[in-house]
Amino acid sequence: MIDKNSPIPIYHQLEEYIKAQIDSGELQPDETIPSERVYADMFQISRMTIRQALTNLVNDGYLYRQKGRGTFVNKKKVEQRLQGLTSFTEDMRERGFNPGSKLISFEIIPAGREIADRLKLNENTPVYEIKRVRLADNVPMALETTYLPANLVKGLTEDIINQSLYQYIEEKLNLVIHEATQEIEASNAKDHELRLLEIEKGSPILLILRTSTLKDGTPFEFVKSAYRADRYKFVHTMHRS
Ligand code: 16G
Repeated sequence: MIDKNSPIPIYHQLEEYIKAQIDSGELQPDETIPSERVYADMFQISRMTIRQALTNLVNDGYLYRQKGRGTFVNKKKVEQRLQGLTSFTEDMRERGFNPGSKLISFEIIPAGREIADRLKLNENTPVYEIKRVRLADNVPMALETTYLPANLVKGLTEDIINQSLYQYIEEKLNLVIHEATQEIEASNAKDHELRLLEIEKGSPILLILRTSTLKDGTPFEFVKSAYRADRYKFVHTMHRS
């Protein structure tokens, strides 16, 4: 339940507790959640901690508030399955949205240590750095920073990256995109992310790091993306061999 000696913040533990109750059906969609007082008595924790947890769950889409009526359990989020290796353009089209991009910056830079490691290059090798806000029906969904080895993914222009990078790589460069490794973690949006994603201070985001390789194992992209957590929930299917 709540462990006050744990390094995990108490508000986060309470969030997990409430989420588990929603998952198990103990709390049903549109049901009012117990009052702050109930949680305070049950766990001997401060109201401020409870408020923090509830605000996070509201921001995260698990709960919603109605003025004068209280806080309720939300219906489930839209799920995006992570089955195939797809591009943003393909993902959005499949969901019936019109994909788009707003270019923030586009330049060639020398690879620093992290980028060089991820792309298996020597430090200072020239890489493209592309920052794009990805849009669905003109609404910002994610902020993406993409690094590509400049001597592999050749000839990029603003026109190309305003459309689909994967389409250019496959259809114009005739490279075979093979697989990707992704790391997903929760975070709070930084100031510039808030502004570009048009979300409020304190809003949660999903940070995704993707390294993708070609058929012969050569890494061709390293991407850092900040996805709006109020819109996204990523779902993996795992097979036991
Ligand atoms: C997705 C990929 C990104 C890739 C981009 C290509 C994630 C987390 N990232 O956004 O790695 O570069 O698609 O999209 O899914 P594009 O072909 O539309 O430019």
